[in-house]
Amino acid sequence: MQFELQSTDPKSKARAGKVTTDHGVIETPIFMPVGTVASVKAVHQTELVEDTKAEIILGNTYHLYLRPGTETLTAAGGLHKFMSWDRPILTDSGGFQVYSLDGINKIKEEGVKFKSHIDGSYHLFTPENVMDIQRQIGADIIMAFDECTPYPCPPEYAKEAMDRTHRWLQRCINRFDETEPLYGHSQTLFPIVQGSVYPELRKISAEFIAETNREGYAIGGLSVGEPHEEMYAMSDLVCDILPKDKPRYLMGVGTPANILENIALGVDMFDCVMPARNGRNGQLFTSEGIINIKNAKWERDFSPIDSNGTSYVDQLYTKAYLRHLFRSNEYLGRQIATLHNLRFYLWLVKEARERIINGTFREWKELMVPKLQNRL
Ligand code: PRF
Repeated sequence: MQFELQSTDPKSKARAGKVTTDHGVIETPIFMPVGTVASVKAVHQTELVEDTKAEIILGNTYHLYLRPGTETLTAAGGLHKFMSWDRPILTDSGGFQVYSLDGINKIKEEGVKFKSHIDGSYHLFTPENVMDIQRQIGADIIMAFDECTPYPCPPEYAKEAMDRTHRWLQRCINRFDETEPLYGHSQTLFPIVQGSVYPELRKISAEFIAETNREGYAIGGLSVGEPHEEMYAMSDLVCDILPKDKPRYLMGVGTPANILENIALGVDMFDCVMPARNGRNGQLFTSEGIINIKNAKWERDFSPIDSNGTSYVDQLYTKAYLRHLFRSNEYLGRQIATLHNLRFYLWLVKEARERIINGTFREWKELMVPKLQNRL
């Protein structure tokens, strides 16, 4: 993997860059749609490429390991082949899912014992087997096995979890460096900064992670319930420490406004279930604000779903029709809303990128952030 920093915004810390993988190029800042179980819910590959314009998607080690399992994935020739997606993929390590899905889990130095949400069976994730599993899945970018602390989190525990994450990182690196990719394309390992909302811990963690000299870095442990101002303060502090010539990925963030604010602080990559999940519940993000399509006010509104929108569904269908589909619990409603929201997120980061390059990002961001939070 290679990263080229193409442009930096003179009035903020925003950056435009280019990540090159064996499965193609990603222009940053980028948003990665989440395809937890080898499917971006309700969107098939052609739509993902041609309509949402996704450049990279995310998969989850935890889910893929439990089902279909690594034997099926290796027999298929890896996740790209299995799901017929030939663009880049990033897999998360399970270092979040084992805590957030409420299977009983036991954290030890060795690793984390967790209970499957599918059949209740017990499994152990260690830094070593999580590297092996991600080799078998075959994503272009794989994540270190970390411990994401909840919010709030006492400082003593945040330190303990951060130190453990650092020890686990060393084990991840050792295993990663002594193994080879299985499918003929290269893989790269991103370490993850932790440290909860404590500036001293975040500083230690960012410095530790920067020292490992990998090809890119992630910021974890944020957007777990802390006030947005705390998230921004941590992400600012960490971005100032991480090297300028490597991409920074903020895990699991966030709302459209969160994304623009973090781009302004120097984040390059994002993922979040929000556009797809909220879309399936009838919440649409637009450049003028947020729409709940189930509201009675749209009953006879025959205007396009999003008249400024860049997805074909935005112009093709009306608000009244989409509301009807949701009220009738039609699959098509969830599909249209998901396509709209994913396209909106991908438009947002592409627009940010163009404005970073032409020097108008900060003014645009300041205009957009309040609008993005309007309830229409
Ligand atoms: N660690 C990992 N994955 C994650 C997170 C984390 O801290 C987060 C936190 N927002 C989302 N996904 N491994």
